[in-house]
Amino acid sequence: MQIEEISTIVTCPGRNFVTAKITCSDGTTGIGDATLNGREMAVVAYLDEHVRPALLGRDPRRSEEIWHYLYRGAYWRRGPVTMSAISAIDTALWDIKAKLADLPLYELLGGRSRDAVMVYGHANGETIEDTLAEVGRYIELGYKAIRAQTGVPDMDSTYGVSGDKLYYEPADAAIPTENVWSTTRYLDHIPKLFEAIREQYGWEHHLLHDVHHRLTPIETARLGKSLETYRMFWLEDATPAENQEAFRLIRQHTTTPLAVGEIFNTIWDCKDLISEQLIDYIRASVTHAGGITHLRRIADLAGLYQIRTGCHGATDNSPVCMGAALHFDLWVPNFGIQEYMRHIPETDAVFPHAYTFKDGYLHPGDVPGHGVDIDETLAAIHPYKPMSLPINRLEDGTLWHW
Ligand code: EZ4
Ligand code: CO
Repeated sequence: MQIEEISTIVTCPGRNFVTAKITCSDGTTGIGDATLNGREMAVVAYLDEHVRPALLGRDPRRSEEIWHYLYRGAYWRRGPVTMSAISAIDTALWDIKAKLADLPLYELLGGRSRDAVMVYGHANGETIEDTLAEVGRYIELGYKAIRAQTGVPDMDSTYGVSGDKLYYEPADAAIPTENVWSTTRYLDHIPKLFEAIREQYGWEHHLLHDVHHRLTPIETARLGKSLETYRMFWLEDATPAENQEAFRLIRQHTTTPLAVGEIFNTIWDCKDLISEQLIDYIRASVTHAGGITHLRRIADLAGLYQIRTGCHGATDNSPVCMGAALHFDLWVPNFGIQEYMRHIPETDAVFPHAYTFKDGYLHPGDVPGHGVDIDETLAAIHPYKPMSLPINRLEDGTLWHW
């Protein structure tokens, strides 16, 4: 059996998605998500120009060897563009492998370790009152875990807060939108949000919060301490993690659990964070961290140190990523939680899928493969629209982390 064709499908049913599709000589097909938010066409070029010609004619069943061929064989290793391309090919090959075996993907990994996958939703509001109402909505929808974000008084924009609450989408303009940030106002405000949530809704639910890389290590330590009484499930991406050692300082000061890694590409980005037990949850995803093949390596390393998974699952991770992630989550022994931002109905229509939500849990379904397909005719009526993620500035205009 041979790889006969590799195509890239770009579609914008509400937001841009890139999908790699592999067709084998026996007619079996598999798909993988290659979406890199705001840099979509760079990955398309990588796949079309550098991956497709080298893989045509190869045996699609040798997914492990193909992974190493694309990683080592690139010479220029790692990086989000290269790794998103590798991830998409790897996911498509696992989809094919599972279809050939006529089994759901999770069976090939080792079968179910649990009945279903706990997910968390996003409650966002301009004010604490708005966010409280959104938390209430997610509780009514059955969620067991909720991420809460809120605007900060006297600031126009805060990460995670936008117009359409159920379908938050940060990539909102071709040239990056400019936001303003004040660490001082933010640090004073956030503990009040979690105090209000616990006061109104009690202690039944897991609460999460995403700082989106905006604090220094010592500021993170202060925030972590001030949230300890509200029993957070996690504090996410509090400080940039290029410097993994920075987390040593945070760890000395707070018992609030830490989650990092949605922008990580490989195990090297989190090697020290994991082996020094500086974090509690690793957020690497199928789409950006090398597909099933590499994410499994990261999770196994994390498992040695009692660190659990919490895969990134924002709307820019397509339903194809979500499907593959759910098979991974159902299997992975050290599962923690899965992020789940609902896609809009137009997106779901382009990507018919077997996964279903019930009572705060997702299940990947039991069809062969990862259970997600792409309707190419429908995809074609939503052409690519250039969109970028915002940038962030301090009040004096200094460029900051978004
Ligand atoms: O900003 O996926 O936890 N989720 C997040 C996301 C990211 C986007 C960037 O592409 O931080 O909303
Ligand atoms: Co995040």
